[in-house]
Amino acid sequence: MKTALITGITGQDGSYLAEFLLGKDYRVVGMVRRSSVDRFERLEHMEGKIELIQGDLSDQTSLDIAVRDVKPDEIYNLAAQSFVPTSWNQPGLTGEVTGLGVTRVLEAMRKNRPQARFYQASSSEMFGKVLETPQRETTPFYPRSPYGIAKVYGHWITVNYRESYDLFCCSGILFNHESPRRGFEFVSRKVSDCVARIKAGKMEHINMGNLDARRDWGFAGDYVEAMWMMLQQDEPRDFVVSTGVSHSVRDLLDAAFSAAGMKWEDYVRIDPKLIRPAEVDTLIGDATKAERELGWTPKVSFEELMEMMVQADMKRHGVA
Ligand code: NDP
Ligand code: GDR
Repeated sequence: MKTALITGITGQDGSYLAEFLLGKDYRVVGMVRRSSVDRFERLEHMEGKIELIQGDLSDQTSLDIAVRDVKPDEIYNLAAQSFVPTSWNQPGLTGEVTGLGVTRVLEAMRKNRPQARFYQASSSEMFGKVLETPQRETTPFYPRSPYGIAKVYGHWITVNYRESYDLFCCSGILFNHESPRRGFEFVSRKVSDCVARIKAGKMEHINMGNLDARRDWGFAGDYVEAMWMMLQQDEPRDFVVSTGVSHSVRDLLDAAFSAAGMKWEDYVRIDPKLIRPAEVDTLIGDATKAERELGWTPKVSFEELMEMMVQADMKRHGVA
């Protein structure tokens, strides 16, 4: 039985990855931050099946202890301050956790478990003000937020530990991926939840930022499979994971409101406070390498994804 250690297990991807690895008969251990309240909603259905250990990406000792005690075969570093707007208000913390935190996990592995395989959650936000379209593994980075910059650091330190110490380290450059478990501040979930609230008569309008931004949106359940596939290869390499289809935020509003039989134009207001200091205007990924070398392809389309998210939130609000 293989053992996987997942940092960020309480997040969207952590919960899907834990489920996926349990299905492959792994012993799954998740690292969680100490908190005065439990925040394990996304893990409740796996209670008794996964183990939890305390640790924080800003604390080296906690990571050393976790890796030493758990003895993982695979380490998935998903923990991060992951919300882009917060990274302008908390740039220092974002650098500490999303950037330097990666070095700390790599150091814990190098010192305590060098034979383990390591996955780093890199991001399409590293491409930022894009220098090539579509974006692939060789596209240069031009990040546009403290978050994107921290991710570039995390990406290169992962490459560097592979090259310096011959460790099995991979970076997955994942484009936006969503699900009914997505955090409420991200645009897809904000919209699906607000559509359901409007349908339930609990709110009247939704305030939005830049509707022209374009993203390559996929389903989180599909994307965690690619993470695992990367660690099953003979050689460690980096991969772009995306659908190859791009939509605007306006398209997303259209898909979500239509799924509930409504027109978005009747409910949406623009709030200038939600416009970012520097925007990533348009992203579209080329996952040819992942398809060719991992055999990975996405299964859920953008339309199916938004339908799934709206249905789940309508059920939650009692209007499905
Ligand atoms: P979430 O924001 O849902 O989850 C982030 C996780 O990180 C949570 O478990 C959170 O714990 C944990 N965390 C935050 N700070 C710390 C810390 N200091 N120490 C330990 N744990 C911490 O993110 P996602 O699941 O969506 O994303 C997973 C990873 O993939 C992130 O690194 C993200 O940046 C990256 N990524 C995500 C993409 C996406 O579209 N979802 C695309 C590309 C990359 P807590 O519950 O305690 O807050
Ligand atoms: P992103 O995701 O910044 O791409 O990062 P988010 O869903 O927050 O924004 C996508 C785009 O929508 C525009 N937008 C709004 N965004 C939010 N959150 N709220 C709004 O009201 C709104 N209106 C318009 C944004 O300006 C943006 O262009 C996500 C995160 O998961 C990162 O951690 C990850 O690395 C990247 O995806 C890939």
